[in-house]
Amino acid sequence: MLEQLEQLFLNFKQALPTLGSSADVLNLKAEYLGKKGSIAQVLKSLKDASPDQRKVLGGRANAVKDEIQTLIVTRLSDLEQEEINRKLASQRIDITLRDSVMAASTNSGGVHPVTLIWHEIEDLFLSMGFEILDGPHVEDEHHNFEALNIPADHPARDMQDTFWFHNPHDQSVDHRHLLRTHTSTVQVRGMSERTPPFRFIAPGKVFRAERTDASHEMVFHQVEGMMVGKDISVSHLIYFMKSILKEIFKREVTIRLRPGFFPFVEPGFELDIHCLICDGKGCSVCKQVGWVELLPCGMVHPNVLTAGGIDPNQYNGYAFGLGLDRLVMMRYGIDDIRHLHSGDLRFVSQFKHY
Ligand code: FA5
Repeated sequence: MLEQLEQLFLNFKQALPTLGSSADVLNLKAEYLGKKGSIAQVLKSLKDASPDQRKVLGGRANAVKDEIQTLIVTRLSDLEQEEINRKLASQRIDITLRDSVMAASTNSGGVHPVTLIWHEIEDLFLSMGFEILDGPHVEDEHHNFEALNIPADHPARDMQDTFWFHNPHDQSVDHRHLLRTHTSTVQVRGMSERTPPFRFIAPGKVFRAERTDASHEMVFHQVEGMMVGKDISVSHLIYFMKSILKEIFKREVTIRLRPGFFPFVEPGFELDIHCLICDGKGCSVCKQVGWVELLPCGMVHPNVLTAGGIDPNQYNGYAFGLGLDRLVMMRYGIDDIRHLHSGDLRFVSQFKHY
């Protein structure tokens, strides 16, 4: 009987290392230590043994039971450790690979070209001592028109097709609130909060109910600029406009200045850029004329200075309204403004990544 017990123990010790999972180990445990297990059978047969044999056999059987219990606990803990090691090996993260493998598998996106040039322009004007202002998209009639010398019946209101808000009570057009049609709204807001001399720009979105084509969008961007002080002249204006374009394009670009009518400036100018898409030969962006309207500007009208709380007898100034999307088109050779808002990632990802 003792031999049978030792053989059982030997069988157990040989079987245990061959088992690869905790479940198998627990099954083996039940086979040996369970109520109807092999060791229990041995202990049951003790009743037929003599008292001396029972003493020796009983002692040895209990010792084997304890040893099996210990071996099982050790094996289960080894299996658990092996599992952890396996996971660590297969899910290993090498943090030193961040700039190569990890970066290659991560889509970091691109910066929209309008944002790129917007930031460049802000840096440029900041370096020339300008402040950067913001203004609301939902505007009132006063800031969009009246304060800019465009009264209700003025034909200039038709120059910019306006998105008006409806009266929520009867859905009639509420001729007081609108989506701003130009960034010139910030002129009066900026003037009334400052005393001359000052200079600022106000970049942002503007909205017009227009038919779209290669150079017209309904939502586009302008950069308003204003400089007010004493004895400011048209030559200051032209100098600043030329310097800006030279900085943006990193070279001289061909421009032309012609008279332009805007009720809020006098005299007013249209500054056109030689079309860089077709090199002046004529295309859908420049409407076959070889020039693109880019940067209207002029000397601030005395009525506008007055609306901004500034005495036109003491101070004067200039203002401009740069068409940012068209500038971006010229800089990158984009032949249709509608690409800019297409939401097509293939388009945006061609530009700089952060
Ligand atoms: C204005 O909006 C004036 N507020 C600009 C101004 C400011 C003049 C200060 C004088 C002094 P205009 O409507 O021309 O002007 O628009 C200015 C520029 O915005 C245009 O030269 C053009 O570059 C751009 N632009 C106008 N309409 C669109 C459009 N639908 N889509 C894209 N760009 C446009």
